[in-house]
Amino acid sequence: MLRTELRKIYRKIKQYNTIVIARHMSPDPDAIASQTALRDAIKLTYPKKNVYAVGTSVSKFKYYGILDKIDETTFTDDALLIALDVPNISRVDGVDPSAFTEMFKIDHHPSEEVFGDCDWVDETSSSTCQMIIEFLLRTGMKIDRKVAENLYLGVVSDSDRFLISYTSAKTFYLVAKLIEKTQIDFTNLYHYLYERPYEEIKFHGYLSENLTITDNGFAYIKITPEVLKEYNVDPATPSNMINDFSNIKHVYVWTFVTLDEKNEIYKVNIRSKGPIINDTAAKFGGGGHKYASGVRTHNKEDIDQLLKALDEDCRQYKESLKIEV
Ligand SMILES: [Mn+2]
Repeated sequence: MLRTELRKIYRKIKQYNTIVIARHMSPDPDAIASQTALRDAIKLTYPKKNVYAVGTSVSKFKYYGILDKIDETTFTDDALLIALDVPNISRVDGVDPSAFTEMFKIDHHPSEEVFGDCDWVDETSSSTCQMIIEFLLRTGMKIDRKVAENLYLGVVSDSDRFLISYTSAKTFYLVAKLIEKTQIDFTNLYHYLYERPYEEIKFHGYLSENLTITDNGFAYIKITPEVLKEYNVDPATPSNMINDFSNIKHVYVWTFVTLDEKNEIYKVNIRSKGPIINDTAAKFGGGGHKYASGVRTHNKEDIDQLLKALDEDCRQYKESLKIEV
């Protein structure tokens, strides 16, 4: 028996002939891989449907598949929009949601906004790719090797190789089923996620050398456009490295602030090993998970306030540890 959410989604996919699959801006492997995997699985199962995966292409993620260019305003058919890995409509990349007859989201972030009647939000899931695996296995839709590889990499990336606490028995169960079914050679896939240009390795060293760590166990760094240029990395690079800094002893929260000069915006990545940080992030217009959040702001003053608030979160957390002892 399919659970209600899954059954509703499956029905919609069967109903529409034109389906567009979108995901969040500044995509990560989970966003892109869930998108191309779902597109390709629908196409394999229903070859006559027009299915597109849209949004800005990122050259380093081209392994996951080529994205489609569409003009949704020219659609003559009723069209369905499926948004993946994104909690709010304003962060959906590369598509005008108002051009669609219907839309819904499949997401593992805390719910911020209702997209449609068929929304499926599972905050306990490690990744959106995990949810797509669950959906495809349960509905019996077709999965080929490439779809399976993409989904595997999405789970591995978002769960930080099964390290993050959202990893569950269900994560392992679904991944095991996927591997069993498709026989993918998963140990040979990791270089797609972890191989980096030497500049990035050096930039990683720069971050390590230049973190500020407060007495309360809060680590942060402000990354200027000049530094990005010096190391020849782009403003998205720090966000891809933030999880690497999870093992600093006595640091509870760590934060990278990156000024994206081109878009005149500060991108803030926040991670935590204890304090709940998404409430603080939300006060500055951000969002995300309890222990993995982010903020984007044009306002320089906000940054210092945010850093102060996160330091305070650490102070309180540290105090609470003392009381428990
Ligand atoms: Mn995700």
